[in-house]
Amino acid sequence: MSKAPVPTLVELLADSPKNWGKWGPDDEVGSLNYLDDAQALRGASEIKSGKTFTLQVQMGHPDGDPVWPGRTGATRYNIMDRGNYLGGNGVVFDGAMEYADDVMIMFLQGSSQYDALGHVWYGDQIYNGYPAETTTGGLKKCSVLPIAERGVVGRGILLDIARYRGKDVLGRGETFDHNDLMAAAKSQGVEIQKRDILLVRTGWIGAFYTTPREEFYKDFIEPGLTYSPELVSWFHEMEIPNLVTDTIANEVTTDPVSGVVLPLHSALMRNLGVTFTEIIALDALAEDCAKDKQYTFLYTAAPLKVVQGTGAPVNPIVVK
Ligand code: UVW
Repeated sequence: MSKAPVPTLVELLADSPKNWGKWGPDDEVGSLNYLDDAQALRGASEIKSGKTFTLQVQMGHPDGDPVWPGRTGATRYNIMDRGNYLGGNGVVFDGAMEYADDVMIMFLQGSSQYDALGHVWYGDQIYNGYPAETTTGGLKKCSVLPIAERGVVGRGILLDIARYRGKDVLGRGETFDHNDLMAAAKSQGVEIQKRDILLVRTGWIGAFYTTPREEFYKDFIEPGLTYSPELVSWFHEMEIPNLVTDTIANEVTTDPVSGVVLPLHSALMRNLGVTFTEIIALDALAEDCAKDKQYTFLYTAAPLKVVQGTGAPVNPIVVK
């Protein structure tokens, strides 16, 4: 039997909701607009003990960094250190201070990072209807810079799907949807509220560090959220500003129903302006939440201020 043809995103998302124009014709931060001062206070009101967690994966890890196939992890090398001084070519200052200096080369999406809203598009338009041509040579619209200038502060909620399913890590290509997010929340004794920042744990990035590389990348398909019109409506109605996950792409790599690759990047990010935060380390936070049963907290983050960037590294901070 021949396979059904894979629809284009224009076809698949013909009736999908959009937030274009909702925050004016010049908007470049989309659903982050939901995070007003009241949301920062709502997040702060979740602080109970002061316990703090940083959520970036290590950058330039000696065993390699988890990246989307085709990208490479960050490489860092010294350009000045004690060796230069011993070799007679160290920079000498009056007073004889010596120093070490280094350079890092990386994909801006090659570590824990915020995607810019202009990172993906279809049908010749990016978020808010700007022409796709504005991405040529650097994002003139919807780069990561406006997100970085603004910052992200609100109530975060951890949804530990792996634990909810009784697993350390979800399987390759294993899917879940908004009903599973709500069911996981219920099993944790919490409720997802409007404008919550969702932190969804699959165990996948943690497993990267203990899985042979060939096995991790073989027939690359991550577990994750899967597209349906109902899921998109739920994100829209719940006014979700930011989706944060411990996978490389925040959704199952290929939608098992339509065959489309990464449809939520378009349905949520390009159409609703939901900000995506990827490759996030959630295992330590999840372990603590399971112990103290506190799954909600203050979430704060700001990616680096990269002018015209398609994304930028970030080290989010959670305070419980
Ligand atoms: C791609 O760019 C393909 O994915 P991501 O948003 O995970 O970087």
